[in-house]
Amino acid sequence: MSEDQDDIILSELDDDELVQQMFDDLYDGLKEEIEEGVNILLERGWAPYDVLTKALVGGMTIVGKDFRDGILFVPEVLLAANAMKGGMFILKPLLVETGAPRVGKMVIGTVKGDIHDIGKNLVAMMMEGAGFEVVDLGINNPVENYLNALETEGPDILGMSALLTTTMPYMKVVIDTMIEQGIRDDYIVLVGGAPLNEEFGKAIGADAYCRDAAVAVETAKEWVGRKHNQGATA
Ligand code: B1M
Repeated sequence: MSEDQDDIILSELDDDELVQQMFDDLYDGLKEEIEEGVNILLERGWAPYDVLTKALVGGMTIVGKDFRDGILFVPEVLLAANAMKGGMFILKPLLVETGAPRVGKMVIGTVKGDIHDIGKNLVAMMMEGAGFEVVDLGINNPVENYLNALETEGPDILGMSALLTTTMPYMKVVIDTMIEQGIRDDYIVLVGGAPLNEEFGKAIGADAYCRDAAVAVETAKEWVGRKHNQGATA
């Protein structure tokens, strides 16, 4: 996309130009440039969350469109994902160190058959930043992984992520198994991922669908608050 890469000095660009350049660099999978761009925006006083959503997630949306349209292919998208992770690595401590008091615990993982983890990682980061303890099960999780983690970790929340229309139904397999085992109502079940919506969340028996990481945090706080209040009045 950007052939004149060598000629561009990121620090000389104004904010808008820099964000546009970061979109190009993410598209081209240029991890070092993305890291430099993130650092420059932070030095200019940008809030870490704005860097994340406006520069990184914004860039990945463009990658997603061209991936869908057959302009980009898996190897290129993997490079873009790698560059995005480089930026997220810098932002993580800043998003996590808010000094927020511990508000609850969440186990989260991407479902079986699905290896997308950027969104799930973002949710985990933001939840930690909001004071949740997070146990991240990674990708490609069969139902047993979730159930084992629920038993050993005893979280308030089970979070599941799916990015494929073919893997999102697996969330129902997990919830149905929880129902069979009589443990469904012991946990708050939150689901998310680009192909999901509110209706799907309801249909599979989740407590809530979360559109993005910020909504996940708000929803988690709300449900944990409700759970504690119920506990207090029970
Ligand atoms: Co994939 N891929 N991919 N991919 N990929 C999508 C999802 C796709 C929409 C691209 C497209 O066609 N436009 C498409 C799915 C189409 C469909 O299902 N209808 C697709 C496809 C087809 C595939 C393959 C099948 C391609 C192939 O092999 N032919 C393959 C499948 C592999 C598999 O999983 N078995 C595949 C592979 C890959 C890569 C490995 C190359 C790479 C993943 C790298 C990685 O994650 N480490 C990749 C990527 C990067 C994408 C896109 C471009 C970007 C996803 C992303 O990271 N977005 C994606 C296109 C898109 O989504 N626009 C695409 C940024 C991230 C911040 O957003 O993940 O939505 P998102 O997370 C958000 C919210 O959704 C929400 O909060 C997050 C933060 O705000 N959220 C949650 C997510 N999880 C949550 C959990 C919660 C709460 C909220 O729990 C409480």
